Amino acid sequence: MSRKPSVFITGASGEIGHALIARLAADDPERPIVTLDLNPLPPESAAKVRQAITGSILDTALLDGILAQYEVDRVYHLAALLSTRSEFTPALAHKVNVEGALNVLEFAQKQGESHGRPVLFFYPSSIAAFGLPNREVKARAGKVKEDDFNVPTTIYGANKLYCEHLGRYYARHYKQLAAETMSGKVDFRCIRFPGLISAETVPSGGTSDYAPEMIHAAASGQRYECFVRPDTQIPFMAMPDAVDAIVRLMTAPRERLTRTVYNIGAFAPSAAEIEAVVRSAFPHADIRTKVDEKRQGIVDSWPADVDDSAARADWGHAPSYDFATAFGEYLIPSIRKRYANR
Ligand code: AKB
Repeated sequence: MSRKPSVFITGASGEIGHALIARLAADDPERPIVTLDLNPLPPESAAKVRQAITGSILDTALLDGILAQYEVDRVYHLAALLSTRSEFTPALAHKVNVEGALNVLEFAQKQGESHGRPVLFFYPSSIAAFGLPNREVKARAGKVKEDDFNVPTTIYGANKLYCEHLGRYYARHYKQLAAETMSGKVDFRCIRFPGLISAETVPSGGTSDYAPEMIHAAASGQRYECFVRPDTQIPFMAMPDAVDAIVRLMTAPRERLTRTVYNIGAFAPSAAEIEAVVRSAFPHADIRTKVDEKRQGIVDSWPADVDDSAARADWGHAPSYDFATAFGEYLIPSIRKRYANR
């Protein structure tokens, strides 16, 4: 229990959660962090939070219990089924990704009504919210702006795009016919992430995960069959830059923000360029290309790169890792060390 202004993180045991907890705990050690995930929080993260709850965002009674125990004014809603897993279970993906998000938005709304302050709500959307019709259009489109090609081809992308609108509704139009104004309690802020690559965790079912999967396979001496063509290109980002972007957006003055949903980018290598860097670090890597046409079709619908000028102008997005330093200084040394003693 704490009536101090607290932080609530869902999906905290995931790739973003691991890095975000470390950053938030370092930035503001006095602000209690409460986490919720289906999986137990790893010990190194659990040591940094007030309470790590194992449970589901679909359990509204559990969310009401947290509402009674904590005064939350920062929500980071990270829980989701990623794109590949979602394609095998679209109904479950909808339940988790949409109904779950609705539950957490309702939680934030109730928190705001209870303590009277806006609840800053971070929502991670994705480049999967885009849907480019074919490779020619993708090549011509280059860096895609937020409001272009919003026709996703995956249930995950459709879920993410809808939740962007859901968040805007809660922030600006919630119960607009009620006698008194109910909107404005949730300060919804959203980033459409590119493919994220972490040196600290293993990939968890994303269609963009061919990049981290290739590194982990090479470092652990496993064969890797890359499921996309060598010319395949999408934007990527190192996890520390993703967390830095979250913190910059969530600490930006509200009046600086001209959008609810922001693109961010860092580097956009082809699969062949990724393979070349991995081979130079692991000369004995056994990497082959075995295109999975269906998963290739998903990646081909995602943009080659994104225009993140709005994020740079509004809240100072400035990734510190480019392709060379992300792989050479962050990913490969850490992942090599992970398998060195095995
Ligand atoms: C996925 O590949 O599903 C995610 C994403 C691009 O949002 N990493």
